Amino acid sequence: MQSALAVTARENGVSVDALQASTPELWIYNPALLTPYAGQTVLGWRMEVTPRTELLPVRQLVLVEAKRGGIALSFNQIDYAKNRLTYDTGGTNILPGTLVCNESNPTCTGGSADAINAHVFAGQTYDAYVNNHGRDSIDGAGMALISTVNYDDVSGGPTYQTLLEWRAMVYGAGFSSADDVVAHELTHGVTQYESNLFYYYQSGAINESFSDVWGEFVDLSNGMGTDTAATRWQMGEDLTAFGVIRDMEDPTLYGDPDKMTSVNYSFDTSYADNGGVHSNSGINNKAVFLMVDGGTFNGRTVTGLNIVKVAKFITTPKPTCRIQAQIIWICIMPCSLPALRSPVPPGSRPPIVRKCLTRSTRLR
Ligand SMILES: [Ca+2]
Ligand SMILES: [Ca+2]
Ligand SMILES: [Zn+2]
Repeated sequence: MQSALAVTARENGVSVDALQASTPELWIYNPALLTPYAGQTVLGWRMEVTPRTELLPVRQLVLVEAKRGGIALSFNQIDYAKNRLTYDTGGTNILPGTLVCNESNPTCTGGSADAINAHVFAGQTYDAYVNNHGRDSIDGAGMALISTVNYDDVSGGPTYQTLLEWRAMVYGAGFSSADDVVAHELTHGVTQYESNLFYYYQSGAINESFSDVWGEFVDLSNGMGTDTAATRWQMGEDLTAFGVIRDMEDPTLYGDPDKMTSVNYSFDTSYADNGGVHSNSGINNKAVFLMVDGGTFNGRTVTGLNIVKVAKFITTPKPTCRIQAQIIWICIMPCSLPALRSPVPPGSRPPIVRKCLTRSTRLR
């Protein structure tokens, strides 16, 4: 088993400590079965080596010879079609800017700090989706991840945007250096292609939450940026222009609700935030935090599952869920259909959502 871990670590450039191997099974293997080459038939122990806790793009099949302990077979079963193109405007507003790096330069050596970070974090986000959901890029079909950094947004100062109509990410100075922000924005792309959740009221809050969830999953797993215990579950701790903007563990720290019945629940009466999309995302954020780390909330104790397990089932809703805002929850959390039929008075808190959350996550 040690040699299986060692070869996987070496071939994928990761630490042995980050990997685990499945229980070995005996296999009889001849190279002619899978390759154009003839060779000796060997009896070997077949193992699948996967990440222990981090979201690494590794699912290595390894066959260790039973007699001599040599490696008879070793390959990563994760398919790659990663295609990143990263540009730098050099502080101008001329798009797309100068191409700084592509897939032949995976670490964007020679680029500015923002270009390096945009390139690397986009790659990590790509890996997280491939690894956990077999999803090949934003559109599920190998779409190029195009980033432009150091963009000078003349109208509103430096900013970051998902410009999907251009199929590109555009970041103001400093914004691409926050790993959670990069993964957050790219996840908006995934949501747009997968379910196209309306960016409006509760549908929009779920859209926002999925971006926070995947933004933070990538952040917590990449060993880059600020990864201290104190910043765990914070959104934007590496955003030098803004600082922290939300907290998933305790959304109330930034005035956001952590449950449907929170006094912080936003009806956004002034319509300043598309119906509270950046606020009410706190409810699902809190639920995901509890699923991952566990904890006691509202008198209920939740046992944490860790990121690796939760990342396997938390993803943006399927296209069939592109219906009304208040029934989106049924797609991500199990709850009963009859409850969905009751009409929701305009301006009121949809009871269905509360019911779904109560049943599925035991939150009140
Ligand atoms: Ca990080
Ligand atoms: Ca963070
Ligand atoms: Zn967002």
